[in-house]
Parts: sequence; C-alpha cells; structure tokens
Amino acid sequence: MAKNPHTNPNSDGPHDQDFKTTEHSKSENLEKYRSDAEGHDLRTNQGIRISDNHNSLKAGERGPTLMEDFIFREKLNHFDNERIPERIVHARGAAAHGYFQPYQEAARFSKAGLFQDPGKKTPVFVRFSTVQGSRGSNDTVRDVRGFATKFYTDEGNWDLVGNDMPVFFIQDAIKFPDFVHAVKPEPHNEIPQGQSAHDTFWDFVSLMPESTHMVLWTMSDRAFPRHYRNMEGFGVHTFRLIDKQGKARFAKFHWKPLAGTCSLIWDEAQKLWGRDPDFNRRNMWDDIENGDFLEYELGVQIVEEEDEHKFDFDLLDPTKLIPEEQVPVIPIGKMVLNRNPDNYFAETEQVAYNPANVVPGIDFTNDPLLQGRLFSYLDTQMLRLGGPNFHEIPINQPVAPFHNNQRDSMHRQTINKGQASYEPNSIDGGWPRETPAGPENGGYESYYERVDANKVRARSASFGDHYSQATLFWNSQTDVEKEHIIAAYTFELSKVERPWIRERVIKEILPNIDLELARRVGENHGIEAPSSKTAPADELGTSSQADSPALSLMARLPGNIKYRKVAILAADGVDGDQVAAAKAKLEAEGAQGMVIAPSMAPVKAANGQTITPDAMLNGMPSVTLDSVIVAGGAESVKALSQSGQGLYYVQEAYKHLKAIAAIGEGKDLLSAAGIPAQEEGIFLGATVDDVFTPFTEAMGKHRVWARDAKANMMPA
Ligand code: HDD
Repeated sequence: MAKNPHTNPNSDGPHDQDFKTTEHSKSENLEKYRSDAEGHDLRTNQGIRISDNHNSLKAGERGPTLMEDFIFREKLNHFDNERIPERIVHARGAAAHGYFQPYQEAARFSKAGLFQDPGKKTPVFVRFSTVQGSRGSNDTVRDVRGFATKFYTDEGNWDLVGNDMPVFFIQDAIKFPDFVHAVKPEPHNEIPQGQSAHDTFWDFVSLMPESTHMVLWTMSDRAFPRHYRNMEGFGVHTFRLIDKQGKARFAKFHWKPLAGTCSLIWDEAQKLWGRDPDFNRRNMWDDIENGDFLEYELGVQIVEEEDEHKFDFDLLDPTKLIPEEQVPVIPIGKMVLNRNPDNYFAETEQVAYNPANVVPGIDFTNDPLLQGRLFSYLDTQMLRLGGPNFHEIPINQPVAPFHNNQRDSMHRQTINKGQASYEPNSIDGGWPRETPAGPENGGYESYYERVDANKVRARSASFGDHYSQATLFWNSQTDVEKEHIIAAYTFELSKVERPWIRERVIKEILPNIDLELARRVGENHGIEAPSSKTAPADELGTSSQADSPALSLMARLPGNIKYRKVAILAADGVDGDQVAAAKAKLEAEGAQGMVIAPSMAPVKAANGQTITPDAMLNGMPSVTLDSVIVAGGAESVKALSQSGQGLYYVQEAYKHLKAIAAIGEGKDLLSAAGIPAQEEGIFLGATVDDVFTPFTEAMGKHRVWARDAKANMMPA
C-alpha cells in the first residue's frame, strides 16, 4: 500500500512533541473527574434539586406510588444497574497509585522513554489480586496473587501484568479456559470459594504434568503473603527489550520487594478468612494512609539473542524460570505505591490491564501463553466494561495524548472534531498522521523477527520437560518450607473426594518431583508411593542446577521490624510505664505497638494513668498481628490469665511461630497458657529494655522457625 503522503516526519503530532509526564500526571488527569459533594445540594442526574429524599410521590399518603415520580425512578434505575460482570479470574483485588523511577542501568537495555532519565518519575497504578475467588472472597486464601502494573508513560500505557510466582500452570493459552474451569468453584454447586482444594482442580492438574511446577509453588507458603509489600512479582514470560541501537535482548521482569519476603502460616491464613477477610487490602490501605509506602525494585534478567538456546529449558516455555544464579536479576528502577484510590469502583474495579499494552522498546516473544494473552484481555474487557470505549474510563486513559480515527460505539465521551475519520485524508490536513518508527521518532516498531515455518498445531519438543524445575524448587526449600509443602498437599488432597485422583497425584506426579515428598504425602493418605520416578525421561528433564537458594522465601526475610504490628496485651492494673516504653521503642524501629485489651473501655494502669486501647482481644486477634508483648502488672496479667481470650491470644501467637515477650508478671500468662518459658523465641525480662533487642531480632526473621514442629502440639 502507498505510504501516506502526510506522514509526520518527526513526531507524533505538532501538539504532542513537548509532552512529558510527571509523578503527578495521572492524578492531575483524574482531577477533572473527581466529584466532591461537600457543600453541594442534592440533585438528580439532570441537575434538579431534590426536596425530599425519603418519600416517593404517592396518590395519598397511604396510596400507590406514582409513575411520574422521576426522582424515584432515576434513583432506582441507577441502583438496579450498578453491578458489572466481575473479572473471570482475578476478581478480588486491591490497588494503589504510585510512581516508577528508573536507575541509570535501565537505559542500557531498552529505548522506552520511562527508562531513560533517572530523575524522571512515571505514574503507575498497581492492582494486586487473588485468582480463583469471586469479588467478595477472602484475601488470605491459598492462591496465586496477581501483580498488575499500569505505567502511564510519555509514550502511552505500558501494562506489566504479572503474578507473584514466576511460572504458570499451562504452556499454551488454548488450555486456559480448561484450567480456569477446573480451578474455579465447581459448576454444579459453586463450591469451593477461593480454594484449589477440590476434585476438578486436582483432576486437571494431575492429568497435565506441565502444571506440576506451578502447583508446587502454590503448595508453598508463597500462596498467602503476609502483606503485598512482602511479595515478589514476576512478568513470567520472556519478553524482548529493544535498545536505542535497535538491538534486542530477551528479558524476564522481576519485582523485588524492598521490605523483604514473608508469608503467613497456613493455619493463620485460614483463621484470617473469618477474623479479617480483608487482611491484605486493609494492611495496604492503612499503611499507605500512615505514610508507610510499599516499595519494590524492578529487575530484569537479560539473555542475549545468541544465548537463546544455551539453557536446559526453552525460554519460551512459561512453566520455566531462569535460575537467578545462572542469570542475575539486574535492578533497573524503583516503584513506590503511595496513594490510595479515591473510589474503589471507578479505579480498582474499572482498571483494565492488558499485556498487549507495550511502548516502543518493549516487545513480545513467541511464548504461546503470552500470544494467547495478547488476544484475551481486550476481549474480556469488551464485556466487563461494556464495549470498546473502556479506554476512555478515567483510570484507563493514557496520560499521553492520543488521536486516531476510531469512532462511536456505546458511551463515547470524546467529541472528535473535523470531517475526516479516515487516513489518508486531505480534508483535515492529513491529521492525525503516522509517526516513523525508530527511537528518534517514537513510532512503535515491532521487532524485526524472521519467521519461516510450517503451519502446525503442535507443541515444541523443547517444552517436554515437566518436572526438573519442580525438583529444583523443592530442593531449594528449607526443611520448614518442605514440611509446609507436605502439609499443603496432604490438606488439599484430603478435600478431594475421588480416590483415583488422590492416587494419581501421589503415584504419578509427586514421585517425579521428589520421592520423599511423594512418600510423606502418600503416608498421610494411606497410599503407597512408588519407590522410583514414574515419568518418561523426557518429561523428567534435566536441570543443570541442583538447587537455587533464591527460590526460598527465607532468602529475603525482612531482617528488621519495620511496618510490623505488635500486640501489647494490657488489662486494668497493667504497668503503664512498660506499655509506654514498648510503644515508643517499637515506633522508633518503624513498627506499630497496638494496645490490646479485654474491651474497648480505657485501661486503668497501675500508675494511675488511663490507656486507650487500640483494639480488643477478639477485635484484633493475634492472627492479625506479627508478635505479642505481654506487659507486666499483677492485676492485668491475672485478668488475662483468667480469660479464655487472653490465653488463646498467646497460644495462637505461639502456634503461629510468633516471637513473644513477657515483661515482669507477664510470664504468668505464658505459663497459664502452657507456653514453655525457656525456649527460642520466648523472651522474659523485668523491663522492656531487657528483651527488646533479642525480641526484635527474632521478629526480623519473621517467625521462630525452630518452633515449627513443636507448635503443632498447641491446640489453639
Ligand atoms: Fe491473566 C486477568 C496475570 C495468563 C486471561 N491475569 C489477569 C490479571 C492478572 C493476570 C494479574 C488481573 C489484572 C487486574 O488486576 O485487573 N494471567 C496473568 C499471568 C498469566 C496469565 C501472570 C500467565 C503468565 N490470563 C492468562 C492467560 C489468559 C489470561 C493464558 C487467557 C488466554 N487474565 C485473563 C483474562 C483476565 C486476566 C480473562 C480477567 C480479567 C481481565 O483479564 O481483565 O483476560
């Protein structure tokens, strides 16, 4: 086809040249849509002032409501249509605004504008999610977490739509509907919610060995992060980065949380379903409100094109990761999440991510899972957000200006001026015009990849290894993590009703990861696992590495107590000085000390002061905090020891491997609760000073791992 004679030689339009985003561009862009009712009259959507919002218009006070009551009809009409379809996966989520700032290193690999200037902050909107459950399901279920980032760059939106696990369940997107049907609540009774512990999931994954690696990740404690700030993120697929010289390199994206990684304990996660179903979203919301922002480093693993085939797996296979020991993660920037949305629906619910949203300098590969995703997201958004104009919804609009000849359809907001809505045209001066490709011009240029192949419906033999990286992951776990994984398979399979599915997992899948894993889970189910691997050699594959320390959650523990929440148990008669000292010392370290009392009534301290509790024992139970300090004061400790809730508080904290400090008489509560005094992770002292340093060191390791086996004895 002939080239458009009106192609813009230098830029994407005369008005677009000087456009530059700042950290605040997206917020400024949203400002014109924000609505604050303070000081305003109540009106209909047509602007009519409403005089009575309590009574519908009737024929007589006790008579029928009249059709002509336009105020009533408008209100009900709007209400009746408030809901939109929830996302088919990742329905439950929480999001925050922030910014991304590149490091010097970033510009080496990609010409993308957001990576060029270390002084530049690009606005982002990040949505975290679970996958299986509906919008109203619990936060702390055993599941993958979505980690989707929209970068509002000078050159348009880039969406990095990743998860908190670096691999996926399937290799080809054509299996995605099968996988999702299998994991979702079962179709006949819509049970279970937010769970993979059911027949259809285990039936499918045990018939699809390629899912083994990812299933193993979901059976690890990664499946219920302590906080979104303690979660890694991964772009999963191998992407391409294109530098200013036009050179392409393969790249895997990583988000590394600066606060370290840590998770909940399974029993704790389950209890949180009832105690605080909003646990993760509440923590993120509260922290941002308190100025304790979430921070992550963006990293890339770079593979030169000539090294594509140097690995013992295929870079295009999304069930494989590149061990960090083979290709280090190079940090290329930092992201800070520092602002909560104003409105959940308008922003978090209506945001539409799409891995196909890329900017010049970022490109795709032939990963068949990625290729399918490039179709699916736009498609689902048509239904969920009601048609092709969802890009005009404020949260989805790029901050960069955009003009094209797309027109009309439902709810079109843009008022396109001019007569020509086609290109080329000579009526409107040829605008909007194409921009030539290349870094100096800015037009998007797809990577110049040669493809010369037969059309086949097939899978590459290089995708045949289904187990070696599962074994690598297993080998990389600490003993405690391995125990948790064994317990997870045991629990999940206990919920599977059909015996042949349980058998298939134990006899045909687990031995190929590790014989001991299979034996232990088998033992718990009364099923004898095979004594040798059962899969064919090509499925077992080979890994050039026996283990990868980076795959253990313990590799990046927080190391300090910043952002941690600590219960300070207190009742009437408590030693008020100890409470004050504990609070102050925790705060100085960036943690939060919360005074937890039997009720919300002010606590009368022994020193005559009154202390306002932050919460009461069953309002903020131990599962919602990271550790416990029992303050001294004979009366207070006696009251707590005589209360089931007081005893349960410390027992549960003990069971969930939390550091526990008891000051003065506080130790009596521990002995009343059956908690050993002389044990790692239990700190007794006459003053807060006596215990504070070892107590916080233990908290920095997140949990008292040495207690793991013993904690099961605690009946809490
Ligand atoms: Fe997906 C949503 C991540 C494979 C189809 N996906 C969705 C979200 C995340 C991911 C984080 C939620 C975004 C948000 O917060 O709104 N998905 C992934 C990752 C995958 C993956 C990391 C594998 C590497 N997804 C995948 C495949 C398909 C989809 C193979 C289909 C071929 N995903 C969708 C979807 C969703 C979605 C149905 C539901 C809601 C939406 O897109 O907007 O299109």
